[in-house]
Amino acid sequence: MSFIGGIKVTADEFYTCWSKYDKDGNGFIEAGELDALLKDMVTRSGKEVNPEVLDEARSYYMGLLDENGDGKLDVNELAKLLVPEENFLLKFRVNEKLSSVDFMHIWRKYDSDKNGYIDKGELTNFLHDLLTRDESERVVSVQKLEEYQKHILNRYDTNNDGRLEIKELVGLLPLQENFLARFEGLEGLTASDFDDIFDHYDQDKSGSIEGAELEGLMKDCLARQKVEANYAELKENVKSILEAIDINRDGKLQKDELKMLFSKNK
Ligand SMILES: [Ca+2]
Ligand SMILES: [Ca+2]
Ligand SMILES: [Ca+2]
Ligand SMILES: [Ca+2]
Repeated sequence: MSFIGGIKVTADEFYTCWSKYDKDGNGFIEAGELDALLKDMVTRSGKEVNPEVLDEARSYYMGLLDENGDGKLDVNELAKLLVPEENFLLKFRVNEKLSSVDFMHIWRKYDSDKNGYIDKGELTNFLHDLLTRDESERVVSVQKLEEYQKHILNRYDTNNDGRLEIKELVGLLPLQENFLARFEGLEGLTASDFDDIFDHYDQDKSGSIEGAELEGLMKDCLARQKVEANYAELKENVKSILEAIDINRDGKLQKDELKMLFSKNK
C-alpha cells in the first residue's frame, strides 16, 4: 500500500501544520497528536481511515520520518514529510549588502498579501528563511521562531505597530550605498553614466526596468531627495512616473523613456 510523502509547502503552511499537530506545544508530535497526523495523511492519500490502514500508515511514516526511532516526531523529522519550499533568500549573496533592487525583490516576496507591510505571519516566513539559509536542511522550532520574531519586532518595529514597513526592514537588511549617490547631478549625465544607471537597475537584462527594478530605482531617487517612502508612497511614485514617461504604455521603462526621467528631474 502506498502513501503520499514529500509534500511541498510554504514555510507559513509548514508552521501552521506544526502548531496544529503539536497541540501541547512541547516540541514533539507524539501519541494522540501523531494519530491525528496519520489520519490526515491517510485521507490525503485517498484511502479509507480504519485501524488496519492506520497501522500500515504508522509503520510507513515512522520508518520514513522517525530518524532517531523514539516514536515521536520533532520539527526536523516533520520537514521530511511536509517539505518547506526553497529558501528564497538563497538567491541573494550572503554577507553582502543588498542593492535596492534585491531589497525590493525580497520585499515583494515576503509582503505576500501586498498590503505594504510585513505582518507577523509574513515575518515568520521571512525569519524561517533567514534562520535556515546557511543550512537548507534544517528547520527551526516554532518556539525559537516566535522568540526571534519578538526580538526582531522589539528591535526594528520602531513605530510599535506590530509589523515592519520598508524603512524598518532596512534595519535588518542593510542596503548598499545608493547607486545614484555617485552622480553629482542627475541632469548632467554623460552617455556612459546613463548606461551604467540603466544597466544597474535592469538587473535581469530584459532591456527594460520593471517591477522590483523600477521600485528599487524609485526608492533610490526618493532617497536622494532624503525621502524615506513607505511602500504605498513608493507605488504611488512609480505610478506617476509611468504616467508621465512610459510612452509605449507597457508598464516598464525602456532606455529612451528613462532618459526623459533624468532630463525632467532638474
Ligand atoms: Ca503584508
Ligand atoms: Ca512598524
Ligand atoms: Ca528588467
Ligand atoms: Ca515603456
